[in-house]
Amino acid sequence: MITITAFDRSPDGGKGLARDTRVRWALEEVGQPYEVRPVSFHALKEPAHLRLHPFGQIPTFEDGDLALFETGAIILHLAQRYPGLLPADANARARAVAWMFAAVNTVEPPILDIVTVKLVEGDKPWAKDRMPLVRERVTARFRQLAAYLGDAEWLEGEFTAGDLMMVHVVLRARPSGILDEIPVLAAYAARGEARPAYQRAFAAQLAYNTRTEP
Ligand code: GTB
Repeated sequence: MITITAFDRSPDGGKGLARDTRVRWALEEVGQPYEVRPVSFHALKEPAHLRLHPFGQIPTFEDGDLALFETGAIILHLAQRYPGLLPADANARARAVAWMFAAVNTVEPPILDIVTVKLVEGDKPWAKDRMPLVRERVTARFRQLAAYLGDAEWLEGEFTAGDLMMVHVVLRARPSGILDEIPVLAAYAARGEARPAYQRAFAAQLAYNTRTEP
């Protein structure tokens, strides 16, 4: 049985923004059952978890002898092992993987800066000046992505692991209001959220994060 780790209770209260949701989504897309092991904030930095995740984070993935960290690596592993998340054509597969990297390496970092400025640096005297600059960088990336997507349903024709990763990344910007300022991307994210596999993953993380006995 596949086991992933998640916060014992996500600080977002079940909005699906923590990164275990994208792994749950991938597992639902490829039809693999899984178990979730909760990890407290304290336990994240304890030796037992650090052996699984050198940076003391969630999610991790265990399946038999294999232990993985980093959502990109976990989802790529699932996409290569099970059908459903990568096209058959070799070039199309390579393009889908490029979009996975683009999501975590090019689009996600400025979105994370918004969270950092707001939650970690909010009390610094320069935070008020920095926020508009950071928001501008997210908006610029989103406009580029929307221009590429145009009227297309998905980034490379059919839905791939690249879309899965990209949709979950752009959803993280929804609380900032920036996602809804770019209707093409808001509609793209909504298409991802409408997929039955996403719905199952979202419902599972919501039930988990709102359970009465953590
Ligand atoms: N690059 C890694 C990956 O993709 O797997 C990043 C993993 C990561 O940042 N994990 C976060 C974590 O464990 C949880 S998802 N943080 C604890 C730590 O670093 O000590 C980030 C996250 C947290 C909370 C919300 N939220 O409440 O809305 C959303 C996303």
